Amino acid sequence: MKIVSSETGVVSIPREEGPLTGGMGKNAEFVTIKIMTEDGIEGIGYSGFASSVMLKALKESVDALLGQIVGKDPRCVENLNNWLRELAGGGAPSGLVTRAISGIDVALWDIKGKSAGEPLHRLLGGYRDKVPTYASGFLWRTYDLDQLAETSSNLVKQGFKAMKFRMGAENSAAKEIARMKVMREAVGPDVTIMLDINQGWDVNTAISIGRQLYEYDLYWLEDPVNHQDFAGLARIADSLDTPIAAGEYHYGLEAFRTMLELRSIDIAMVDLLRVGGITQWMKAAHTAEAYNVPVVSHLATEVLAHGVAASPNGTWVEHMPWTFGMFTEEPKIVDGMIVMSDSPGLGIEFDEDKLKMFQHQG
Ligand code: SMN
Ligand code: MG
Repeated sequence: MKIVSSETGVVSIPREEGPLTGGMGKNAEFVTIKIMTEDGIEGIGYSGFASSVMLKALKESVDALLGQIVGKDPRCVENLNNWLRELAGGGAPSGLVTRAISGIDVALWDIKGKSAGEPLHRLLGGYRDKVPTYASGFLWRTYDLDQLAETSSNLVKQGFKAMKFRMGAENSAAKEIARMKVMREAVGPDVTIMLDINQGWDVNTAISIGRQLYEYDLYWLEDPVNHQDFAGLARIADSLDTPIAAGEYHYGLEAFRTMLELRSIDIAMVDLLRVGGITQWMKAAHTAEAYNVPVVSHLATEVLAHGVAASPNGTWVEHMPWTFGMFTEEPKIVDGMIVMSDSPGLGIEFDEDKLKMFQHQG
């Protein structure tokens, strides 16, 4: 089987706010990827979740790399993923190169699944066909206490049994803790609550506030400090009973080995586009398994649900609706679980009308 052509586009989809992370802009922007084979199989993927100011460069990176794989066998994903990285300059996985290769990797896996007639979650491991999901597209740092209470109870009404909110921007510990109190009171004792700091604290603040959150039964504390502070994270993980989740900021596999060896994390959170696509996501998941550590997804809900479903140590899928506007269907949720489809490959299709409607101007 050979790749004969490819096609990319750029979409800009309105979304809720986001974390306070640089130039992410007001819309969710993605480079859409289609790879066509001589047998008529088409694989789809996307890159993005990058800064708006880098969007044009991201598309050019994806196009340049796609141009190199014409004539290759799309099923040799491991070979193509490695080779593209060498071609793009080699060295450690980082930045736009990795984001571009990861998006291509997803489309190649889609082809591989379609040509095998198997849904990806089964091709990658087939551990389960339903995965617990938590609502993550709301409850931002900019929400005041009333908005936190109202939105979280609405999410429960919609059927979510778990959700993530944010702290890390208040000017006192008391104000931070008030957010947690409001959340727990709004959703009741049975809803699972995750908390993301997006690197907003220092080690001592994390330990001190973390201890004061015990009474609210927090499920995990995510990225309390800078992602490079492996030893600081280990100190927090050692000091708190609440599990520490981290990993989304790291490019490539290596950081997971280091964090797991140092016991910096209790839960490995792996980002699709930073780790290096589905190929590398699965390796991070298996590395975590060897350390008896659960793995959870970061963003890319419709893609990473496959990885979590495939992995014995996969526990939660982040439900982040930013990408849903590109596809004909949203992930199906029943009783707080994403129900995996039996369709071959990713089991999703671009909605061509929506791609036109959301086409990026400029
Ligand atoms: C996050 C990161 C990037 C975009 C949206 C949200 C956040 C999360 O850190 O874990 O959901
Ligand atoms: Mg996060």
